Amino acid sequence: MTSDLDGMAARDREAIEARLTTLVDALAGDHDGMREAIRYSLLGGGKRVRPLLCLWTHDMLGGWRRDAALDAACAIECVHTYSLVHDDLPCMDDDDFRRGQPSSHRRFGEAVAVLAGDALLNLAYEILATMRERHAVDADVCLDATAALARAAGTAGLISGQAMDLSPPSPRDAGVVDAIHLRKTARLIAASMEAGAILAGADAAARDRVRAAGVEAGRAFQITDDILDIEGAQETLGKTPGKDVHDGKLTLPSVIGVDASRARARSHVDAALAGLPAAKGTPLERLVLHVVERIR
Ligand code: GRG
Repeated sequence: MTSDLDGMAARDREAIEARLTTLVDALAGDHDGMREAIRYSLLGGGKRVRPLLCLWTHDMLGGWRRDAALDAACAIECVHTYSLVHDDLPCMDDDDFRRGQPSSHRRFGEAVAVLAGDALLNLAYEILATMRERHAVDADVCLDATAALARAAGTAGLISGQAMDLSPPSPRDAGVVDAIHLRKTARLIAASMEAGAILAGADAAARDRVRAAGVEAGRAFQITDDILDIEGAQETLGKTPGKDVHDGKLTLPSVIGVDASRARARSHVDAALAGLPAAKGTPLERLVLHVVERIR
């Protein structure tokens, strides 16, 4: 990213983290350990790509409800973080590190990690459902944002993506990889951008365009993640590199090789930007390009 954009991303990340802190601190609950586990995963690092996509899509479309968009962005980060906490569990991907620190179950035990993930998922919908009280957002807008997130997190998205990732259908080819990437990654990234469009008051056609571009960006993001597992370093990634290869995971590079995967990621980014002419010259354009340039 350019230095201007770095500065903007840093400011918005700070705003996202401050808002996440406020939302978590306001959570009801009598168990201090539980709140600590929620804070540990939610506030312990993370690039905040999805919330930035939400905010910068809102801004690109001339939205004027930035406070509400920030809440929607935080709700999305809560769902994303829950998925990471549960994904790391021994019964799933069994990962010891996440965001540069021991994964939740390594730090707090499995039961607390499961509950912390559950709490984050509930918090996400609580944030969206109560946006109307805090920001005088129309009920329809709250419902549309809630539905977009629920579709991406549910059986058409994260849940099926995870199930297919753990036990891929045959044949283990590029088509199956595409199907997994769509569900485990691309639909949540698309919903992040769509939520920004919803808060900006975009009509149905504009929302469809944003969502389609988001799927392309999300595919590029996941292919880059697959490549980084091969080429990245633990210090920058904050998680264990080489784990996909070690676990025999079905990734795009394992099927078509690293170079072809890189080309494919690039073509998804091009498709995303071709579908979003209004992004030209905006921070959103740079962020989408960054998806394939990133090293972490
Ligand atoms: C357990 C329901 C359930 C879902 C788990 C898909 C997934 C769903 C879990 C995480 C593993 C994984 C590789 C997901 C694909 C999406 C992805 C690349 C996650 C990592 O996102 P980043 O790089 O992470 O944005 P940070 O930590 O920066 O937020």
